[in-house]
Amino acid sequence: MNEVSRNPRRALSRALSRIANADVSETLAQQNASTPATLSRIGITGAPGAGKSTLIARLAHLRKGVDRKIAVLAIDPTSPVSQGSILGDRIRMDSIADDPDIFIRSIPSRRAHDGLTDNTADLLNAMEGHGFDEVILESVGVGQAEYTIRTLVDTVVLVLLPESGDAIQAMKAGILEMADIYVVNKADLPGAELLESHIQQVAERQSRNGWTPPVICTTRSDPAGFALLDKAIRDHAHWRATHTDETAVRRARARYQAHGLIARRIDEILEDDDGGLLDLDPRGLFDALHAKLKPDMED
Ligand SMILES: Nc1nc2c(ncn2[C@@H]2O[C@H](COP(=O)(O)OP(=O)(O)OP(=O)(O)O)[C@@H](O)[C@H]2O)c(=O)[nH]1
Ligand SMILES: [Mg+2]
Repeated sequence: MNEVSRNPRRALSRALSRIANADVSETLAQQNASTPATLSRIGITGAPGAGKSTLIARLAHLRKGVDRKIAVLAIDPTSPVSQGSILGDRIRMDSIADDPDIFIRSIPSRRAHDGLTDNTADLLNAMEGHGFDEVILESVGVGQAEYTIRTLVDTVVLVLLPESGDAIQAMKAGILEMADIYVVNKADLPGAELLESHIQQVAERQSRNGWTPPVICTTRSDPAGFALLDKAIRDHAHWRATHTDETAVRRARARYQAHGLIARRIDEILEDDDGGLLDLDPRGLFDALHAKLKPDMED
């Protein structure tokens, strides 16, 4: 018996580690083009400590069902040295950690500067073909991460906190426009109503093609808010089914992945170089990079 049939979860977990740590040539070698993309992808993003993991635990529990299996992939910005976050997420998602219908995996974000990993697209692709119906991606929203999330998932849920200045920061960065659904989380804290009405105005301005991003208040102790969020995600999936050009989505994802691979390959070439390449003029540097772009691959 091979590892996959003996313990499919452990095999998938190992595959995810391999992908997370792969260099460009390994990433290319691991591509599995034959698995069609069928999983729906929900991205939950927001500032550190916004309550994303707590919320995902509740949400995954609601969204699983008879013959409906959920995967959770948490991209964790904690230092790769301490790895403490992996344990942290296990604790916060404790209520679902041993649920046979829910698979959870935390991946440290390591090198990437945007709170994601270099291989987020590949990690998501790797979730295909394992019997899941949906993958929930948790990521800390910093800098470019929202744009990546927007490209890679079907529904973006932005988690905001009352009294944190979150909304103002998010607006400055243009992040608010990325969301399909807003959550005012920890609504038990003061300032939640004010934030809700503020975000409501933003959401109404964003209404397009019949979708106005809903604003939902959640508190970990109140199941009603999570039920509303669950419904909003379903509503968005219905809306998306008739308002999304799937070819354009697929191409945008392919473009994102190609950009990432080439940028990383350039970094690999320059890291291996003794500095000589960077002394060339731009044309010389471009030609040299072009000549070295294809990594050595084992067939
Ligand atoms: N008051 C209050 N606190 C909450 C609520 N939900 C979560 N918390 C607390 O907020 C803290 C952060 O929660 P997490 O779920 O770990 O937040 P996160 O966004 O996943 O955090 P990172 O992954 O570290 O970015 C924990 O101490 C939770 O117990 C809530 O509804 N109300
Ligand atoms: Mg978390």
